[in-house]
Amino acid sequence: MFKNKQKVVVMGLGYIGLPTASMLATKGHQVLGVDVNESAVNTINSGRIHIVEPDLDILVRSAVNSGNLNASVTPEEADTFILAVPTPFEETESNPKSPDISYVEAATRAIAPFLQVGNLIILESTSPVGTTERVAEIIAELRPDLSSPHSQTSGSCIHIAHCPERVLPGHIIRELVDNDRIIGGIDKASAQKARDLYKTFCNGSIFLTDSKTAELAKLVENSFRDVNIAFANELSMVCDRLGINVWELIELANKHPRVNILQPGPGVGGHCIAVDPWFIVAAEPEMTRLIRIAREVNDYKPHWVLNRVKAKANRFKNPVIGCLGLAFKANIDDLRESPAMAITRELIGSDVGKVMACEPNVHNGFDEFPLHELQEVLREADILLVLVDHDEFKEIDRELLKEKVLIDTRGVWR
Ligand code: SAJ
Repeated sequence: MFKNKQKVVVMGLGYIGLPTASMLATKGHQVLGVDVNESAVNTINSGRIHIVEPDLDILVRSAVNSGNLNASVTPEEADTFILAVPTPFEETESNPKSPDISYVEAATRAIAPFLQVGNLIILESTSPVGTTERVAEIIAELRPDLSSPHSQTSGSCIHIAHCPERVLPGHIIRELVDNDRIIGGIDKASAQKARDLYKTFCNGSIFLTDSKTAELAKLVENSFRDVNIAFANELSMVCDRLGINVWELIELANKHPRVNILQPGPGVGGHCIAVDPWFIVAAEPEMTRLIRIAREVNDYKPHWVLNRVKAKANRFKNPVIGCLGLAFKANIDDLRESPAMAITRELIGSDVGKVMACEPNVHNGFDEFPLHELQEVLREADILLVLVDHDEFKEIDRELLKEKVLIDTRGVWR
């Protein structure tokens, strides 16, 4: 039977785990957030946050102040366990982009001793197909006492479901509540149980399926976006050759009722879209030519941008190159897996000229290379390279750009 107010353990207090734990706590559930990072645990227990996401600070403060959210480095007994740990890829001998589910396996092992009959385990991490079943296997190995001769499919008295996260960094709190969700159970009862919990904070519709379909659905969503961005990136390179403004082209083509081309950029960053398609490729390498090529097109784009900058810089004796933006996308401060960072780093490491980087959303804690104020870069640079479509860059007075060579990878000055 579903208890309206549950004890929930959330394994992993990052961009998904922390908002989910806090949201559940503000809905009255008793939540223990668990993370291996002791300093993050202490920060959260003091009502503060260790990551940047709009409005997350308010949510966490209110969850901690309510007494319903606590953080710890070790789990304890609960009704429900949510796994929200990373699933990166690793380089193996046979595959340089092989999914690494070791964090999921480790989190499963960590909760195993605390499991009791009737508990629910929910895997939120984006996972290669079969990971939820792997969680079930580990539990069966470590806790044979929980096996049930009555359960038809899972063979266990533990319910296990996959509920892939779908929130967009920068809009996590809103999307956590509003997005529709897919829940795939290792059996029907598991999916239904997970739905009952998510219904306590999710206003979107919740669709139930099996765990493998839910796993692939999540991977497919991000691959769909990747393939479509690759199409835009390919168009941008074609247009450059043909002397056509790609943003005008896309805007016009998108006037067709069934055409919706995405935006080109300097490449695809973040920890999801550039990673998840490889999980499908790794599972079915022969069948995934399109998904693989899209990844290759998007991964090639930073090199193409670099070559363009170098070609323009060659025209100057001592060129000053202003790199505008380092984050992986607009109006955030997240530099991880950012093509803008990779391009700037490469330019600094080459002898192409003096490089001045500007990232208005990063204020401290960054020491890899010097950051400059926007006005200073606008004054000194011969070449302005827009790498991120931050609002600050859109608002630049066009008069200040008149004498500059402009390479606008995001179309902010289209
Ligand atoms: N990008 C483009 N052109 C576009 C759109 C995006 O170049 O038209 C680039 C961005 O600049 C960025 C990268 O793609 O470098 C990814 O950004 P994003 O905003 O598309 O996505 P993420 O990585 O922030 O979040 C995605 C979302 N997935 C989808 O929209 C299908 C989010 O809903 C997922 O929850 C998230 O991945 C995740 O965690 O999997």
